[in-house]
Amino acid sequence: EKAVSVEALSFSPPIVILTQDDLKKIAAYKAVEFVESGMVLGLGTGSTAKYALDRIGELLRQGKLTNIVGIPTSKKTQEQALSLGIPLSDLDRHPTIDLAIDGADEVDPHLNLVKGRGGSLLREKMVEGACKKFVCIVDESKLVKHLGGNGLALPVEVVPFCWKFTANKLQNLFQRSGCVAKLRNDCEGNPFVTDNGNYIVDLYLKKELGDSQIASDAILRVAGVVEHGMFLDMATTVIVAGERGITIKNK
Ligand code: ABF
Repeated sequence: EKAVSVEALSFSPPIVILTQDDLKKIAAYKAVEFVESGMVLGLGTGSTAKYALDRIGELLRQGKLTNIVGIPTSKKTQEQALSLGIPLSDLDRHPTIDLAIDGADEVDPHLNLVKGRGGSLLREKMVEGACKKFVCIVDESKLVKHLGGNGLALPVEVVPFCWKFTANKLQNLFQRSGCVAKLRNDCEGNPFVTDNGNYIVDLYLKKELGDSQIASDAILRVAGVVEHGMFLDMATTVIVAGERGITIKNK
């Protein structure tokens, strides 16, 4: 067996195994490069967006970013932003936002997203719908060929009033896709309550959604539905961090 010289060993690049968390951080830090002083920012929710907020807070502390105003997409993000000293406002005072940075649960090749597994989909959709630019940050595990049918849920925010009635309506909408509608519970086994006082019904589809726009319109027509987790034609850029580096996909 050919001996490997010590010199060769000492110069072989270290093999670095990146964890999913490393990839989330890489994508988040890359997205913050799009942030400029004076911007009104949509602040996302979830473990990937958390890193983006940490980075924004760090640049503010270093004086490398100034005059930033953040519009949070959840109470949890609001708390994190406050702890980082990121000045906060809201959509009433800033109906147009320069840039939002947020995660996602699924990203298809057309940059359509499924979001909301963190339960913040309504405020996320309101904030990201008001943005000139929405940069979505994901690790490569979130990439899918089609939305839905990947064994993960499509979250739908519904009013608590007669939620079973609404859940059954939703389940019947996607009967041919073998849909099962489940009320999302919190860790104590009680119904999960969103920041807006609503419930989440998760739709588990055995097949892909097909035409997402038709599915979106059908869900929104069900009385009792507040909003759903499909973010169609909303992301302007998706930053994907993978083992082989960063990919930036633009609309
Ligand atoms: C949030 O980010 C949610 O819409 C989505 O469920 C979540 C993804 O979470 P993570 O970044 O922790 O994977 O915006």
